[in-house]
Amino acid sequence: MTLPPGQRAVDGFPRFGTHLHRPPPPIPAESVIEVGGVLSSTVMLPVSELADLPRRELTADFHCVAGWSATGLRWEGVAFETFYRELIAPHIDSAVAVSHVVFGGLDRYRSVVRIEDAMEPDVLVADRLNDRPLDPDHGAPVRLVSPGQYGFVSTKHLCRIEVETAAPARPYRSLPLVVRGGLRLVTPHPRARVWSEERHRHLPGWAVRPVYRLLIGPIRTLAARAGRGSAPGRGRG
Ligand SMILES: Nc1nc2c(c(=O)[nH]1)N[C@H]1C(S)=C(S)[C@@H](COP(=O)(O)O)O[C@H]1N2
Ligand SMILES: [Mo]
Repeated sequence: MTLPPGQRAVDGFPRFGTHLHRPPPPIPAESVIEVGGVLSSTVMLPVSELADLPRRELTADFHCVAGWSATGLRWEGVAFETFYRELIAPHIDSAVAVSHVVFGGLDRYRSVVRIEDAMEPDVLVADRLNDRPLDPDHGAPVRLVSPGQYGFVSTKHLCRIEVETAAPARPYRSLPLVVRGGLRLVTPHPRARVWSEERHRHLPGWAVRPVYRLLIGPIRTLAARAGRGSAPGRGRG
């Protein structure tokens, strides 16, 4: 098994996210993805409609920019390319040149993806992981999964998609202080492709490995603290 440069495999699938200081957000009974931006009008897509689109399965590794990787995850959902073509593109004037897609979560997290990266065939709007519906830790009810990019691109609890013709000014939001501080030191790369080790906007990936690794300790502490209030027996890697 080969991992991208600078990554180490971990057992299982920890809740890697930047949100370890708080539990997953409450999930509404009827989930909807709101699509806005350059669309002629905002579109509300019930998450249940994902069942009617062509489904895609994907086994892939998942790479956190801090340097750890979860291996052999089996995702199911709809390819973002299909989702975009079927449900979003019909609402956009064909003269509009879309360049970026912003993915927002119920916890107000957001990630920014270039349209060509979002259209890669392994990018999924996923509602199942390892033969079960997505659990709250990993992004219920539905999340983005872009295995070719660092984990921070893969917005969980997806509830809003904005289609844009330029990069938005404020890319990432809702990070806890420690991670925000870390990311400021190591400004995230706009493409974040794992095989080219695009960890940082300006510096080579290998040069910032130790900085990201420094975040692992504080992240673990926050995870343990958030874990105290969670259901008994829920493991954290
Ligand atoms: N909504 C939301 N999505 C998110 C995050 C978050 O804090 N909130 N963290 C991101 C980061 S930094 C990573 S590495 C992955 C972690 O996914 P996991 O918690 O399923 O392991 O989710 C990403 N998506
Ligand atoms: Mo992450």
